[in-house]
Amino acid sequence: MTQGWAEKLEEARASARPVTPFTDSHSDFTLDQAYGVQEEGRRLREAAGEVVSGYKMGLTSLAKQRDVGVDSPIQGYLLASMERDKGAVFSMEGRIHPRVEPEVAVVLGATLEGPDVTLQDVMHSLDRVVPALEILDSRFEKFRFKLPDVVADNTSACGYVLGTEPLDPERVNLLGITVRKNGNVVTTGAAAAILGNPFLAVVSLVHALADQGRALEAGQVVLTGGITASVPFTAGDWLAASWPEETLSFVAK
Ligand code: OOG
Ligand code: MG
Repeated sequence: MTQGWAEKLEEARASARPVTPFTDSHSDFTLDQAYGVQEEGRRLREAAGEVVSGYKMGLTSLAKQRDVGVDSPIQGYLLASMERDKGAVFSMEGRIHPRVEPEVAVVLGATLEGPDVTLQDVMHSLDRVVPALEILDSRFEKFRFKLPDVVADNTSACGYVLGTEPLDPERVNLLGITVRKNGNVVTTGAAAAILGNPFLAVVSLVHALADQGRALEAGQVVLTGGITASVPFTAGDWLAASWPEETLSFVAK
């Protein structure tokens, strides 16, 4: 049933022409099948020379679950080509309907693998915890989808920006974030919105990767999930997310 769906999504991404959600015509599309489509998409991108730089957890906060009307966490992969420098111009060329959201990014200094990895293991393996922005761009029309659709579409992954100022892992829960669009505050949040503790998202990821026979490798980036609802933007907009430590911003052009 899902034959050719990864190619269809890849074509939508490359041509910036969105498609209708698969669940519109196939209400029996399962989450398992969706991860299969995501995996096939990953193979296509790797065959085209792309390199996986890490992973992203999605829908780990209530704000995000409400944002897209979906109620359980999901995961996707990140590619090295998705990374953007902070403060850089974000090109709208080839984009469909991008949105941005503030996240906490985690990089481990040691590889973690298996279903028994604990929060303590993650805390003992931290290399870097930094503020991040994720840029989403759903390959589905009107940014509308059900859970299996968005999983197949690599959880709308499009780009990410990493901060350079380390966040104290013990204090990260308490940090407040303000998101501005063209200078106006559009949303605010706290990192505790991520499952009560963003490092729990890393634990969930390691467990999910174990199911796929994969490890979370030292040096790979993990985006732990949007803290607030995502903010749509178009050419000419200036977006900024301020943490106590650092402001991450870009201009869309
Ligand atoms: C789905 C991707 C979710 C997050 O951080 O929750 C996600 C979407 O909102 O399009 O990246
Ligand atoms: Mg996200």
